Amino acid sequence: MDTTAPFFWGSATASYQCEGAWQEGGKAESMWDRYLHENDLENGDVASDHYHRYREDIETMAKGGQNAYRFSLSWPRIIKNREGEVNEEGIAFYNSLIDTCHEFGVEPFVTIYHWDLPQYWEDEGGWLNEETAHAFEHYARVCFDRFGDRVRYWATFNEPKWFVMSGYLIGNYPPALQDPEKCAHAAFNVMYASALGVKAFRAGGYEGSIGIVHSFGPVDGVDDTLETKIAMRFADNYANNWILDTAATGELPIDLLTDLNRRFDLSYITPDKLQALREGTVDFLGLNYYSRVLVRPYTDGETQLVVNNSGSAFKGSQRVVIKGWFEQVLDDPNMQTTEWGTEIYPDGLRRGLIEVTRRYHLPIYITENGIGVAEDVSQGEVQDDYRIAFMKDHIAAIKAAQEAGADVGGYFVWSTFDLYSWKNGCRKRYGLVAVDFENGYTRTPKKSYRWYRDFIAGEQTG
Ligand code: BGP
Repeated sequence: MDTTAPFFWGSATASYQCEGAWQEGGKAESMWDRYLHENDLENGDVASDHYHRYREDIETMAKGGQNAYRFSLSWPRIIKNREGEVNEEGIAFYNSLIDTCHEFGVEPFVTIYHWDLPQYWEDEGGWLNEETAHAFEHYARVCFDRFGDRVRYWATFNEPKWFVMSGYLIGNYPPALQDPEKCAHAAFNVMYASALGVKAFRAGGYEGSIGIVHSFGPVDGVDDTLETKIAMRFADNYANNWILDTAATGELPIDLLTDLNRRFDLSYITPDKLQALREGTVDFLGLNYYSRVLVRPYTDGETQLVVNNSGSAFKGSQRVVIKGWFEQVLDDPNMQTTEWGTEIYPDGLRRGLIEVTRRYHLPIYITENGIGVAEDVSQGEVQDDYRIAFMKDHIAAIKAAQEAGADVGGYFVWSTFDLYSWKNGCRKRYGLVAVDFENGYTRTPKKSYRWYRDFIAGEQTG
């Protein structure tokens, strides 16, 4: 970790979820544009209109004391086609966004891929096609070349777990497949692509550091039986290890490979790719923390995502069952949950940070943490005391982990302002700043924004 860097107190967004302008500035279509349009689902065509309002948004962050902004670059905004041609308008947009960050003293934390694959690659098989990994490497290199003089913190991917598992196994994200064999293949290609990106970063001699962002779910079991212990290991492989072990140590978990190899043809995992994984390990881990994963042994039924709430909730409310491996538990009456059914469990963050430190000895940034709530933004400042309590409890968990030796260099609230929540639409709000999607996209800071500002000021003075 850069010991001269301050602790980063910031917040985060993602290109598809906030930019809008889906057909402006020479942007190509993304797989999410196509999928949501085709299925007639609420989409991010306009989202929070950040594409036109980023200056105001970054200024508001800076006035709120935040010294870092985590955002993602849109691949289809930057690369026009399969030939890899660069879209100069897209480059100009991100140049301006990055410059604006520096103008306001906000450190840009840049995620290269936050799920918006160009449709022109999806048409060629997307993450099932190894060529996509090489195309990602090209795209990453363009980003390093064009922005590397002003960006010091990079992440290759945001949350491989969610887009791979949801896209290829559970089927609720594009390309909406339910195929374990393809899921394993896509997962491998993504980790391979990440390693190629890291290698390109090192080979180019760029300044700064590069990591990967993982949706971190520390695993707990319902009891202390052997069956539960085994289910916990399967769940840990599913939820964490295939990303963290691979990115941090260059090795896929061998028991996971053993299990998959009995069932599927893994001949695409060749020695040269295994070597690339070893050469492409990361400098830091970005952990997004929403909740832990409580599991019991698998009993029966197919692999699935069980949606607990009716209505438009698809993700936060889900419980995952993986055939033969484990079942996630969400019906414990002692659990405190959000209105989308996600357990609120700050101590998982403390324990998880200690465990990740023990396993990987790498610097960590908490790259997302937040609570999604359906809020009425039409009545002035949103009084989101629940969000303040959520942040306080999770920050306290981080501090406790730091005291126990975890090297945490920053905390990013999800999200900087209200934005589009994958498949939930704009009703599920996470922002420190309210966006009135019905009335001109006006911004109004919430009470949590003021609390965070005062909290950061207190931290900085001591
Ligand atoms: C993470 C993603 C974000 C964001 C967040 C909240 O998994 O990195 O993109 O969406 O979760 O999730 P959701 O909007 O589905 O409630």
